[in-house]
Order: sequence, then structure tokens, then C-alpha cells
Amino acid sequence: MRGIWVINRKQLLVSAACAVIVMGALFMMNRTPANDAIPTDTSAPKTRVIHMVTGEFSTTTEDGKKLEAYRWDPGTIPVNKGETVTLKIAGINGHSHPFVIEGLNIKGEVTKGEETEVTFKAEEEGIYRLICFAHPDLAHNGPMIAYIVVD
Ligand SMILES: [Cu+2]
Repeated sequence: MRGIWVINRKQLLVSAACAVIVMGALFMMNRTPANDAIPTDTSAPKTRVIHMVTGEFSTTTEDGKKLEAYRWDPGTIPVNKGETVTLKIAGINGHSHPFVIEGLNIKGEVTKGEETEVTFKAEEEGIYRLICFAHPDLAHNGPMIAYIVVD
């Protein structure tokens, strides 16, 4: 046989207090630092980060001559037209690499043990050369040239 539930005022207040506590706990669990870190502003321009390093090839010829060539790695960087890109270039091999990116009016320098950051937006299709002044060709331990291909 079924009875009728009778709830007095005290039981109602305790139940309401428990409900508030549980809902508050659920709300706090959902507000973790990780959730707070998720960007919600989708209108901000997206920047693609490309990591690069300075590298070096070296060898000794049969007659004892030492050959070296410094390189950007990767040597080819595909970029979408209109995309904002940040190059983060870590200096690994070689003391200093002063550089220019032709056609984008960007100059900088990468030094050993440091990371150099350059950001650009390529509005026109083409192939832009990232050239190190210190190692521009074979005669100067290069060619230290990377190709930014905007398509
Ligand atoms: Cu260089």
C-alpha cells in the first residue's frame, strides 16, 4: 500500500540546501583552469607557427679539404595566401645568421642558443627567399637560403 509523503519545512530547507551545494560543486568542477584557457574569441586572426633551426652540413674531401654549408631547416615553407605566419627559428649551428626575407621587408638575426621570432602575412602568391647574409652562397659556407612558397 502506498503512503503519502509529507515533507515538513525543515526537510524542505535541508533538501534545497543540498541541491544548491551539489549545483555549486558541479559549476566549480566545470570551471577548471584548462577550460578557462580555451579561447572563445573566434574573430581573432589565427597565426600558424612554424619552427625552424639553423643546421650545418660538413665533410672532408679525399684530399683533406674541409667543407661546410649552413642551412635553414626546413628549407621550404609552404604558406597559404593571406595567412599570418610566425617563424620561430632556433639558432643551433653557427654563431650568427643575419637574414632578410626578400619581398616581405623583414630583417633579423639568429644567434646560437637563441630563438628568433618573425611574423608576417603574405598577401601575394610567390616564392620569397629567406637569405642569410653571412652564408649566402657556396663560397661563404652556404647557400643558406630557404624558400617561403605562398600559394
Ligand atoms: Cu647563416
